[in-house]
Amino acid sequence: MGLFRSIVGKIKAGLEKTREVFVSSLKSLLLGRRLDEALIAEIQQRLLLGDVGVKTTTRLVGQIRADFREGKIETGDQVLAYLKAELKAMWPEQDRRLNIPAAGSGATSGPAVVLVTGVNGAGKTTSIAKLCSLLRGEGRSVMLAACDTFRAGAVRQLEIWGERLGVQVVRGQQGGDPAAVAFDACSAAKAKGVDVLIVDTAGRLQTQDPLMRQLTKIRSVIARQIAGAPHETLLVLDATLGQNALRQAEEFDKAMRVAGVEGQPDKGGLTGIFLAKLDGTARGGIVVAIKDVTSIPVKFIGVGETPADIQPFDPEAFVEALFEE
Ligand SMILES: Nc1nc2c(ncn2[C@@H]2O[C@H](COP(=O)(O)OP(=O)(O)OP(=O)(O)O)[C@@H](O)[C@H]2O)c(=O)[nH]1
Ligand SMILES: [Mg+2]
Repeated sequence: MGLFRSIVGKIKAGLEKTREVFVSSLKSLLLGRRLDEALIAEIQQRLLLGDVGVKTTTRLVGQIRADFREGKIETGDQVLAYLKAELKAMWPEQDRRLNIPAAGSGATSGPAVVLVTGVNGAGKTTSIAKLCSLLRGEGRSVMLAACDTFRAGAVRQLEIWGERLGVQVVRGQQGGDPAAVAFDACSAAKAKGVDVLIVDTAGRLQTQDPLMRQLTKIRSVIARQIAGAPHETLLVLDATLGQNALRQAEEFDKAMRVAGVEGQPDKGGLTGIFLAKLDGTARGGIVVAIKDVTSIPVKFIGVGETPADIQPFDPEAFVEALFEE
């Protein structure tokens, strides 16, 4: 329980803006009030403004209205308790950990590979530093691959993180083929026997076909080098984009699937979402909306700019952190 409280505490700090704007306004709307139809309409508005998404909002409000008409709920306080319980129940028991062998398990299948994708400036490189720090804290050895050969300064940015975190960064030529860097990185990771190789990629829009194909080429190279790799393909989403982030999740997943893995067109979609910059937005409800429209699990949330500002996504802790005083 101590650990749970400390996790809730950290998420709370990261969700400050969402708590201040979205949850506080819901609370002040509801606490001490008797429920009526006008109040229910207000609740609907607030949920939509909080980026909870149309589907979930419609379901929640529909249930509140039905319960109100049947006399099952009468007060705003009951609505709050209902919302909290319903939100917590939205995520099924699911393994949200990275699909990589447990630290010290002595797995000999080679390094686990985490391929990190997303649009420009989403927070990919910073999130990689966070993941690296988290995995090292669990006793795993990590190597980074600088496959963003496109943006000037991108390799250096990753190298600086590598130096700070004390991990090797495999790099290639600026402007060179990122798939070649991925190839070299896989070789180096195997030779060194590291546990996890994290691959940074250049930002790209899901609509830029050649760049999406480049991504699938990187993935194919990795798959040929290491059996079962990439073990994870993460999409980093910028939470401050609200509903636009949703569209990216859907379209990135689709683009990756369509491009597919050789002979397996449906394989190769995203395995998880790293939701970055939650600290910078009042739109924390986006986590609910993501659940609404995609089956891709949010595995991590980013709540600041330092390597320590990462939390595995835990629905229970997340909802507690949102609503707790
Ligand atoms: N507040 C906050 N800022 C973040 C978070 N994650 C990333 N950032 C900031 O977002 C900016 C962009 O981060 P990068 O990691 O460079 O993003 P990127 O996706 O690698 O960008 P490109 O390589 O240019 O596509 C930086 O200023 C980061 O410090 C977060 O969780 N919270
Ligand atoms: Mg980057």
